[in-house]
Amino acid sequence: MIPIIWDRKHETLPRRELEALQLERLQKQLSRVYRKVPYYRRRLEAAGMKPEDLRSLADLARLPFTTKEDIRTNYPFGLFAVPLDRVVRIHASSGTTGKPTVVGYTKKDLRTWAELIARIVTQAGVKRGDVAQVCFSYGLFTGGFGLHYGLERAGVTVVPAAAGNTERHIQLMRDFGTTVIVGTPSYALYIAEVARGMGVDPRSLSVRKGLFGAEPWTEGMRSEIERAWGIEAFDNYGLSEVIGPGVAGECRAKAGLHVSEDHFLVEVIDPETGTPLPPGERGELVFTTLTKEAFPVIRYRTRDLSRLIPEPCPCGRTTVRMEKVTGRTDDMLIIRGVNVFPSQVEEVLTAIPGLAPHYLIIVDKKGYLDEFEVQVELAQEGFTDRFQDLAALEETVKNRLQAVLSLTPRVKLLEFGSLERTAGKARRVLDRRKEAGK
Ligand code: DLL
Repeated sequence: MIPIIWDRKHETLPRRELEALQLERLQKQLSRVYRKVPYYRRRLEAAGMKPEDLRSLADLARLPFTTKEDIRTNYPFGLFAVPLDRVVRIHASSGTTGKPTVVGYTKKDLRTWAELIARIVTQAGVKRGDVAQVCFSYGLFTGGFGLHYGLERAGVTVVPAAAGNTERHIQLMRDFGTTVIVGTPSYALYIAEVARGMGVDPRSLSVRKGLFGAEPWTEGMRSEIERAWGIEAFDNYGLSEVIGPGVAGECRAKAGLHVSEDHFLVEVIDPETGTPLPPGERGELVFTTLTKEAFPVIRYRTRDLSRLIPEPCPCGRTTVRMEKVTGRTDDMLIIRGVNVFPSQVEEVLTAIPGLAPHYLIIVDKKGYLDEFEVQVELAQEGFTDRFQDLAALEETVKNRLQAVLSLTPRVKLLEFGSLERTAGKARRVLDRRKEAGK
């Protein structure tokens, strides 16, 4: 079977042609930002670079990085490369501290964005005739509007149900015959839970696929979601600073996410030294936009950790794939000197029968010593209240975490439904050391 590809020409370009296109676009982009954005001009001058010095893609490594901090210090519109009257949409990402990062789109940027989303929609096998319920919030967050227009572009029937009002989601799914659910993976699990609470088995609905993104989720979480809904779940990745969703997405091979390389140059760098790493090595993702008009970014440091998979994909697309992002440089916890990623904890927990995929990692400091607690809910079905069973389960969780992390947490098993649910990005870590400045 020949897989359907939304933009066959650009998604299957021979590497040499793709690289030639990237170089041409990069040169154009660089001279534009040099002329239009004083901040980039200053940074390039400080690095002793002029746009015409960029002669090959390898020269990219000579350009300075852009960070979230750089965007914040130019709040709100300092990095826009067009006058505000050409900007037809603004989005922002809130972050946990300080001012939001603000991004803008021209009419052409919005058309590009919809095209890129149409690609990831199509590569998951979603098409005209499908009814997609968008469960992302619509607002400054890029998830809702981003997916919305791209799904429409692909000819899919869109139900802009938005995040929240969860019971209504079930009703809409039932009444409209929704076939595709679009949202964060954690919200998808929560919707399933609410459905069961209403006496509706999510598997009895007509949903057959899910397009999930905006937060890290492990393969264990994917299996939980697929089981709860009886669907096939696809991952897609993006970030506001680069465009929003639509930067990369899984095809049906589900072996990495195809990066739309004709629009974004991707690098992986050593997060400590900033040195570009050879293909296949794990490090921090860095993106340079090649076609964005209103808000171009040069070597934007994402803090997301991944690696590139340069081998050809069976789906026929020639674009490079990135491995599923399961962590960020800034979500690594250091507990008693040991590096711990929340995704490691999630992987362990989702592999243990009897647990629900809802957990919270709590880190605190008592005196000089870090305290490490993992709270996890018991599964909704098969709940046991026999003390011995619970004690044995707790021991298993502790031992498995110890084996993976070389650190023994205190484990607290909670009743199903105890932890907070969100319609947006789940919060998995509570680091009280940070909050108290310990
Ligand atoms: O979350 C854009 C988006 C919306 C992507 C809907 C996919 C679907 P921001 O709010 O700016 O933008 O957050 C970007 O979220 O740097 C990652 O750390 C994380 N992230 C996004 N997608 C994934 C994913 C949107 N598939 C930040 N897997 C990024 C892991 C993801 N992390």
